[in-house]
Formats: sequence, structure tokens, C-alpha cells
Amino acid sequence: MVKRNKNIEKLKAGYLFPEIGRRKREFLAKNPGIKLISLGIGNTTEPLTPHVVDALVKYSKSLGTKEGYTGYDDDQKAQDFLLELKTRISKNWYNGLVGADEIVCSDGAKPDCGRLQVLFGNDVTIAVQDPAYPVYVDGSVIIGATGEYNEKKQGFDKLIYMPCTPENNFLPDLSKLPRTDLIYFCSPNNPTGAVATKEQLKELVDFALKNKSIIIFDAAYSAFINDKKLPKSIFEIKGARECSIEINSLSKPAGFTGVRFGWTVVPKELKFDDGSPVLSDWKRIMGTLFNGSSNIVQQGALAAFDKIGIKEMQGMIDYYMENARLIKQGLDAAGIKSYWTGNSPYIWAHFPGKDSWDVFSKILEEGHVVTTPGAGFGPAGQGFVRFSAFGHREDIVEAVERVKKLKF
Ligand code: PGU
Repeated sequence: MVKRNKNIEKLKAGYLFPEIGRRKREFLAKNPGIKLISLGIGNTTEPLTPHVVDALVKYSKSLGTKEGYTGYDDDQKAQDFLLELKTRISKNWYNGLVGADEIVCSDGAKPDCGRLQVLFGNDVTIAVQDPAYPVYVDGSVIIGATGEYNEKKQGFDKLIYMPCTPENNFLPDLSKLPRTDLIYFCSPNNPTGAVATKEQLKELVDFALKNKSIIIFDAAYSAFINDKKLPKSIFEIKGARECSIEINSLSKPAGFTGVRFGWTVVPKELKFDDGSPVLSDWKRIMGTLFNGSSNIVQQGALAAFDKIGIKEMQGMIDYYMENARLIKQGLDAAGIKSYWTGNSPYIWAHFPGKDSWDVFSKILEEGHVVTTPGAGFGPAGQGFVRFSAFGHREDIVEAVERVKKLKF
């Protein structure tokens, strides 16, 4: 018999989102015929835009021709497409802030997060925002970088949790933090919706530079930032090129959750302690463990990043942000304390003194609406639930009416 990987044994529970799916199915099996509305997992619902669909269809058809066929990305035609794609991301997404040769394309921010964990290995110390997107912690557990689970701490021994609560406006107090090798930071934040200002990110960058740490900056929701003063990329901050990696994705802004396209920016200046560039190792990992995003998807992404694509993407973002506004308005009307910055697709609702899974169950069983329990994002998420604004408008309106009727 083969021994089970000890690190996997350490995972406290199943991955949060499948667990919610399981509870949803369990409820439906007991209560057939009930129409549940899902504001749980941040899964996009609106159709791909026409410009993106045209590109996907056109390329799929061309793959059926001798001239149009491409395979692995080592052939010249595929390489030319990839270069054009990185150039568009560099120019149209980053306004030239990062070079095309510092961008590595992928199948999404989550898989990149997992591969970054492979890149750094398990002999690193790690800080995470608490609450945080569960992959930062679970992925670190899987590679064996976290130590044992500690009941008292409600977290892993070796991990440094940076509490993000209403008291600190959901931004960690860096003065209280010890040095770690890696700092995971997500802004706009999942799940709290908090967005760091330029000054706050500058403090984070200075902290990382002083400690010779690396920030893994998850900007998966950057396109949802409305406030022009707020930074959309860590690379808007002076000094970030020496201490940061950014991950991003078309999942949320362009509805690519199922199509799959993301990218990582690793600046040339970012070095390990032996002076070797992180970018070279990242390319080596990607070349070994990944075979490039689908060539059809790359054509969809090329369309998403041109002028028409970006305009269409904005339409999609505006739609979800109006949903978010409606949810926030509904929770306010119901007297439920909630946080929404106007720059993220998530609303973070507070039920002080209550267990998040109990609140989740009540909203599911009595309101027939699926949310995400805050405790699933870390110990500081206890007492909160997250409402996702990804949904059809009519479902959002209906869900808000249902939640308004509940008594907490
Ligand atoms: N980063 C953050 C902060 C996210 O919230 C998500 C998705 C991702 C990365 C994943 O991006 P991809 O490019 O699609 O890989 N968060 C969703 C979906 C849950 C999941 O398992 O990824 C959520 O509901 O939080």
C-alpha cells in the first residue's frame, strides 16, 4: 500500500467551494423542486461578449485547416500569437508599466498560484491576509510549508495570519508583523472587498523591501476598481519591481471562468538571495509543469484585450457592479451590517456573535440563497458571510427580496 501524503492529510476540511456545492446538493436532495439562487462561489453568469465569441469560433475553424493549424507553442505561428497577446496585455492592460517579456500566460490565477507554491517550495515562511482566498493557505499546506494545524490558533503553526477586520478597515497592521519570505496580498480583496490605496501599498512594498520578502499580489479583481485614485496593479508602486509578483486573470472581468485564461507578471529585477532572477525559474517551472493556455483561448484573450474587447468587458463589469449595488442596498434595508467598497464584486456581511456556517445554513434553508461562510476564508472571517454579485439581474433582485424577509 502507498502511504497517504501527510500534507494532504493536514488539510482541515475539503476545499471550501466544493463543500458549499455539496451542502447545496444535499439541501436540494431533501427539498426537491426548490429554486435556489447561488450567490456563493464567484462564478460568472453572463454570456461571453460577441467579439470574443467571434475570435474563438474563427480560430476553432482554422484549426481544422492545414494552414491554420497550430500545436504546442514552440511553432513559429503559435509563438507570434503569444507575443502579440503579451504585447496587448502590456500595452492595453498595464499601459506599458510592465514589459511583454515579463508576462507569462496561463490557464488562470488559481493554477498559477499553485505553481508559484511549487516554485518557492516548502522551505519558506508565509504571511496571508485573514480572511483570504483559500488557495493561498491550502496550496501552502499541500506543499508542506505550513507546519501542523493548531486548534487554539484556528490556523497552521508556521503561517502568519494578518487579521483584516472592520477595526483596521480590513487592511493588516504591518507594524505588528514578523518578517516572512512570502506575503500573499489580494486587492481588491476576496472576500472583504477592501482595496489598498497607493499609500497603503507603498507601505507594504517598503515593508517587503526592508525584509527582503516577496509579495504575491493577486489582482484578479483589479478591473472592478472604479475609483481612479486606487491602484490596479502593485507595479504602480515605486519599488514593487524589486519585491513583487502579480497574478491576474480574465475569469471575472471577461467571463472566462470556464474558458480559462490568466497571467503572471514577474519583473526582471526580482531576484533570489543568490542573485538569480525569479523570472528564469518561473519560466522553467511553467515550461515543465504546464503546456501553455489553449491556443483557441489565446485567440479569445487577444480579442478581449483589444479596443472592442475592453469596451465589451467594461459592460460586463458594470453589469455585475450594479448587482453588487443592489445587494448592498438590500442588506442595508434589511438592517444587516455589510461592507462594500464600490470597487469589488463581493459584499461582506457581518453577523456579530454568530457562527458563519449557521448563518450560511439559515440563508440556505429559509431564504433558499447560497452564500459563502466567512469562516471558510480564515479565522477572522468568523461571523461574516460573503455575497457574490455574479448572477443574472433577476436572480439578484429575487435573492435580495428573500434575504430581506429573514429574521436574524
Ligand atoms: N484569485 C482570487 C482572489 C479569486 O477569488 C479567484 C476565484 C481566483 C484567483 C481564481 O481565478 P482563476 O483565474 O479563475 O483561476 N475565486 C472564486 C472562485 C473559487 C475558486 O475556487 O477559485 C471565489 O468564489 O472566491
